[in-house]
Amino acid sequence: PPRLQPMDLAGIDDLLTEDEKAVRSSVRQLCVEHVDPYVADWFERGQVDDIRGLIKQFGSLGLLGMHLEGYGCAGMSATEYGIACLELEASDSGIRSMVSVQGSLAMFAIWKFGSEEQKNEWLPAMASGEAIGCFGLTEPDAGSDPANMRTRARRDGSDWVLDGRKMWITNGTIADVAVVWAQTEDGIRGFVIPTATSGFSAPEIHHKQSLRASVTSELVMDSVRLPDSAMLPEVRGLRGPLSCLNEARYGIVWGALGAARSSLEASLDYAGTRIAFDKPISAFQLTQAKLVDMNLEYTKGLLLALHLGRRKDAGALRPEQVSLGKLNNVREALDICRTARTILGANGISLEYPVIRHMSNLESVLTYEGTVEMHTLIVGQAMTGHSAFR
Ligand code: TGC
Ligand code: FAD
Repeated sequence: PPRLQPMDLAGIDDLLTEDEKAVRSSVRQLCVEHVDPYVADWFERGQVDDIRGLIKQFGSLGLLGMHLEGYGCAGMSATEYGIACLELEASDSGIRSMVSVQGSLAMFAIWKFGSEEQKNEWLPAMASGEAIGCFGLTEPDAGSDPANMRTRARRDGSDWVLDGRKMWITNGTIADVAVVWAQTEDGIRGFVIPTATSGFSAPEIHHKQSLRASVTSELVMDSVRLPDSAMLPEVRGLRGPLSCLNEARYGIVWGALGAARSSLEASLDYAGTRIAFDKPISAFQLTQAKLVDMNLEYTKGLLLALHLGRRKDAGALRPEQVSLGKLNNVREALDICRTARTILGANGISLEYPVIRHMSNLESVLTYEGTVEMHTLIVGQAMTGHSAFR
């Protein structure tokens, strides 16, 4: 029989439909052309060149709001969306982040909780990449515990006036529209803010050593006056932003495996050609044990992602199940990258290879969209019935 595919020893490919495989190859092709040749340089300089052009490329392939229906969105399945996230993150977590935040957070919030007017105004432009969105939940003093947010929206006649700060917001500086969550007399509400509105600014955060090929920003709202129609009418309370997080976290369940796959491939390739003690290092038992353990975790992670994708497509995916996937797949992906780095020896610390870039990116992925600890507590509560957050 032919040799097994080293990256698909279990034959998971056989579980994918032809359409799913087509999404995989078209996203891969786009990344090979428009991202892979440049991304190490973007990471090193901390700047993505022609980021608007790149977002439009993603829009033209239908990747923005990919799994949403109507308003110019592609209406693909959740599994196809997951596969796209994996391929994007095989290039760089920052590139996947840009797409996740646009589609799963900013667009999803408007799609799910917006008025017809808000949807028509923003969704077609966001789906094509003409308009860029960001999603502001985290604040300098409230990350894991967003119920404690300080940003306030108060009524002034029929207008709203927003004051506060958001922190660590992906796409903030380049966004045309910000979905911002704020406390009101009525509980937490979402607001759709055109970023050109007076009193709104989004300075970029510098000195990051992770997710450097991604724009991360602070949002400052200083008496930002908005019409009544700027509020998302269909949701009130923390359930609003947390529902959006379910979508983005689901994408990360798949995405993190892309970074893992790229690192595993790089280390397998390297181990086959690097000679030490007169042999390729892949011929040493210790190296093989590392490669096999990495492959096992990658394979298990992929099966879990696919299972959760199938559940999501069947309308049966629970938030706790997304937490299970996010917790496991990001943690294991980071471990795979760290192990891959050791196989590359000193070359493992160089941006000439993708491994250290993926590894440092995954430090952010481990923290954002709910830290490891938060997802552990969510799964712990699902197991025991006890909430251990407070
Ligand atoms: P709790 O009392 O449990 O719940 C409050 C209300 O929310 C509802 N709810 C959910 N609804 C939908 N989906 C979920 N996953 C939900 N979890 C809870 C809940 O039913 C309740 O509704 P209601 O109607 O009864 O009021 O809330 P809590 O204050 O105890 O907090 C729970 C906790 C800690 C799990 C939550 O706050 C949490 O997940 N914290 C982590 C915050 C987080 O993940 N932030 C991410 C910010 S966005 C980001 O990182 C983008 S990076 C993206 C990129 O670049 O790719
Ligand atoms: P904290 O909440 O202060 O947590 C610090 C530590 O304490 C963590 O280890 C945490 O797990 C632990 N901890 C907290 N509470 C408990 C508890 N009850 N039990 C045990 N341990 C606990 N946010 C957005 O809203 N939009 C974005 O687009 C966005 N993009 C991001 C991009 C990047 C690159 C990064 C790094 C972050 C981004 N975030 C974004 C913010 C991210 O979601 C938060 O950083 C994250 O939710 C954690 O919040 P925090 O940093 O305030 O940490």
